[in-house]
Amino acid sequence: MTRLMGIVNVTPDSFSDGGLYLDADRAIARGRVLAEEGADLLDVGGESTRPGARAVSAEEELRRVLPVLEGLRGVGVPVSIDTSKAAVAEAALDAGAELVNDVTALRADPELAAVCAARGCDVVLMHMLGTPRTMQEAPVYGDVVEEVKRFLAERIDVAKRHGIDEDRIWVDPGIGFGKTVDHNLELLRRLAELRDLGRPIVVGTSRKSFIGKLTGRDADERLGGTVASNVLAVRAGADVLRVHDVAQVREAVRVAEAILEHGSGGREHAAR
Ligand code: HH2
Repeated sequence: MTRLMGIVNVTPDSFSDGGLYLDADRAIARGRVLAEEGADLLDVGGESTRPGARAVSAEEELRRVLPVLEGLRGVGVPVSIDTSKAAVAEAALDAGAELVNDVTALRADPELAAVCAARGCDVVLMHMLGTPRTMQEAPVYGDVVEEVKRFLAERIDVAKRHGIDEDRIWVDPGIGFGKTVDHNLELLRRLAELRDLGRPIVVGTSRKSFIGKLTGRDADERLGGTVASNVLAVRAGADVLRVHDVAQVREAVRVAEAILEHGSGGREHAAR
């Protein structure tokens, strides 16, 4: 069954819920609710990666996420730390996180690969063109799916060279990270091609701006588009869906999987 990664943003400036859970107690409560709603994992982040976002220091990131990670000990599902910094990852792993989700695929901090290798944790490697400050400035690709796939294959090799066990690596096409609406649609339409990489696929479409551009809806009104994109990601073989609205996506995935396991599409679904 497709797993859901519930998003716990401890930031003042995340694009859809910035400031809502900046207070540790509220973020912890949010994480518990998401776990009750059926999240299989929780992704705790202290730095926004929305387009144009400014980097924050490791100290500030730790000040935001550590109390939340401590408070989520015993929540009953594994917790991941959404960070690109080795110092943050290390402290987060000490505080109970079991997975590192790095939107830079181990490029931003040369020490992060060694931390992940030494700790033997799972690692998400995500594709991004440029940096959050610059990534939406007219991104250009030849074949976006081929380029994302080649990038992820290279990053898997780099991770392995640093001693990270291949079995620990998950990959993510980075929806919205240096992509136009067309690039996002093409990646989602051909998501199944990433299965050639042989690693679990994580997909994050939740409330993202391509949905807003297609529907005209603000970030907190993009549930319909979020559900549609996640259901199709399931059909293409996504293993983990990173979402804000766990209860609703859980229901949608349950129905989608029931249909896929009944009909002709079930063969492709069951084959993975
Ligand atoms: N998207 C965001 C952040 N982290 N990690 C992975 N692996 N995949 C994603 O698609 C992804 C991610 C952006 O979403 P969000 O956390 O809601 O916003 P912000 O970065 O503004 O905090």
